[in-house]
Amino acid sequence: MAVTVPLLLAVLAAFSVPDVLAHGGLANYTVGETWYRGYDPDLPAADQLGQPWMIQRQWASIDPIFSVDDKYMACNKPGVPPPSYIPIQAGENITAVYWYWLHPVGPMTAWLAYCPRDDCTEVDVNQAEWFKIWEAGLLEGPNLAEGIWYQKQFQHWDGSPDLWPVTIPKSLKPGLYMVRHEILSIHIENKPQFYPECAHLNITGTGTVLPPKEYLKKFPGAYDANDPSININVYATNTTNYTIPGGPIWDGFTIVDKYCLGC
Ligand SMILES: [Cu+2]
Repeated sequence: MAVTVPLLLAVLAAFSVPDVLAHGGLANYTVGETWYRGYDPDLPAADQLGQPWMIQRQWASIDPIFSVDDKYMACNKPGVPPPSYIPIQAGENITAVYWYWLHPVGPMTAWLAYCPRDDCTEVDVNQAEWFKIWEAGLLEGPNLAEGIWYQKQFQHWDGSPDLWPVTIPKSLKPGLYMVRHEILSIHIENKPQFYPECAHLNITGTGTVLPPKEYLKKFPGAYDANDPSININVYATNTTNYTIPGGPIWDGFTIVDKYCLGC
């Protein structure tokens, strides 16, 4: 369902603070003034799955995923694909909307994966080739435990939405894609919490390129359980150094595979 902002705000006014202020997930998407409803684990699945307005893969619970090897690292559990796609032009922002996100510590990343054969519903999300287009970590010190991360900065506690805008690279080849937003929360020592959600996009525009192979990752696969940025005790250090897992962002311009010149 695509609705305008005034209508959505009227609808949202009917909601109150979620009963369970623990964990959470990506509730809505916006492109320009248009809002898209995501899956809501608090509502009956039967009223949502397969509905013509659904654009997000099903996430049945607000609980995190704890293992980088979990097959639901790709698109949460159970990840049932939606029938519809969010239309967006390369170069535009897609904004992910959370309500009362409460964890303060850890990085956030956004990923895309191209869907071959003009269909994202048949794609095996574990075999999809994801590339990172956005990331944010610690914004200011004094250290990892007490500093301000984007994850904390984007939160509001006044009932207004927590907005996370990400630009689709303008050079990207048009087509159907999955978008994967992930919040990694590391506020508990050596017990990372992953919160991934996926939606389906119909990207238009004048771009022509996809990223080279070295940017393509799988979930599971992109992360190592022993990565010091994942298996981490943020309270045991006094540093601001943190490497966001998953490798570099594809900037939309690096299009020649440096290991494969001329191939
Ligand atoms: Cu939580």
